[in-house]
Amino acid sequence: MRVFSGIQPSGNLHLGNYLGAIVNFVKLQNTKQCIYCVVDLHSITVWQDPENLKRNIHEITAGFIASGLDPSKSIIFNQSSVQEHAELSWLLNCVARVGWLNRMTQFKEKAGKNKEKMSVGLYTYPILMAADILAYKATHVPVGDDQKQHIELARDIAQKFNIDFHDRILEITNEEEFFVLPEPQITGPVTRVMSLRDGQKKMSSSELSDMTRINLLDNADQISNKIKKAKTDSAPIPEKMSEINNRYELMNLLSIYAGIVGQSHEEVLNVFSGKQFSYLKDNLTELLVQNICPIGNEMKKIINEKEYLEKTLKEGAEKARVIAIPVLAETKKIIGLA
Ligand code: AQP
Repeated sequence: MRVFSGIQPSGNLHLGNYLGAIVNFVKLQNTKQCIYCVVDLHSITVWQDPENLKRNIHEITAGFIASGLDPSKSIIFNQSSVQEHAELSWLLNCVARVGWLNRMTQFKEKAGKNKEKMSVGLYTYPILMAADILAYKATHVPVGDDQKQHIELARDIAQKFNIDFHDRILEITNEEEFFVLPEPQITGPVTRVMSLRDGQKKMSSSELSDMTRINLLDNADQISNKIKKAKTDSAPIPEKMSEINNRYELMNLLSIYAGIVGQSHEEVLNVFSGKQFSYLKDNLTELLVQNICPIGNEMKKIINEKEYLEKTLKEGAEKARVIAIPVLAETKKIIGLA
C-alpha cells in the first residue's frame, strides 16, 4: 500500500486543506508509505507571481511539517523537481480522452464563462494529477471531497492503459496489469469545508475575499474577526440534525467544530441547540485559536528556515525519483518508446 497526495502552493493554506486533507496525511504516515507533494506545476495553471512562488512552496512545506508530517517518515518534495511527473503526464495525455476531460466539473466551475481564456494547463490539470499518482503506483489518495472526480479520472486512465497495452504489459512485466487503480480516501474529519460567507461554496485559497476562509497563518484576532462576521441566519439553533435542512452556514460551523473536536454532528448540536449563534461562534473561535494558531506559529518559524526547507525538499525529491524513474522507464518501454 502506498499513499500519494498533494497540495498546490497557491498561497493561503486554509482550514479546508487542513481538515479535508492534511489531518489524514498525518494519520496515514504511521502505518503506510506516504508521498506528499507540493504540486507547484499544478499551481501555475493559473497566474502565480514568480516573486512569491518559492515562498508559497516553502509555506506548504512548512505547513506539512508544522501539522505533524515527519520528513523521516513521509517523502515530502515539490513536483517540478521530479521531472518524471511532467513526462508521464504527456504519455497519459495520449491515453485520456477529450470527452473524459470535458466532464470535469472543477474546470467548468473555475473557467465559468471564460473557458476560451483559460490556460490549456487548467483544462489538462487532471491528467497531470493522474501522472502524479500513477508515477508511484499509489494505492490510496487522501483528498477532500472536491477531488473525487479527478481520482476517478486517474482510475479510468490507468485502466485504459492496462487494456490498450495488455499484451505488451504481459510480455514485458509478466503481469496482467501495469498501473494500479488508486482508491480515493475521502475520510478527513470534514470532507468539504465551506466558505464562511456562503455555505454552498467550498472554502478556497483562490477566493478573493480573505474573510471567506481561515488560513493556517491567521492570528487569534483574525480568526475571531472572521468567525464573528461569518454568515449565519436568524433562526434558533435546532435540537435535531434533521431540522437543519438547508441552513448551510450553520451546518458548516457545526461541521468545523465537530471536525476539530473529533465528535459527531449530533454531539456538537447537543451542546449548542437552543443557544444564540454568538455562543457557538465564541466557542468555535476559542477552539480554532487553540488548535490552529499553534500550527500557524510553528509554520512561521519553519518558513524562515530556508536551508532546512530546501534540504528537506531536495532529499524528498531524491527518494521520490527512486520510485518514479523505473515506473516511467517501464511505461515508455510498454508504449514502444524505449
Ligand atoms: N474546502 C475544502 N474542504 C475540504 N478539503 C479541501 N481541499 C481543498 N479545499 C477544501 C483539499 O485540500 C487538498 C489540496 O487541494 P488544492 O491543492 O486544490 O488546494 P487549494 O488550491 O487550496 O484548493 P482550493 O482552496 O480549492 O483552491 P482553488 O479553488 O484555487 O483550487 C485537496 O485534497 C483538496 O481536496
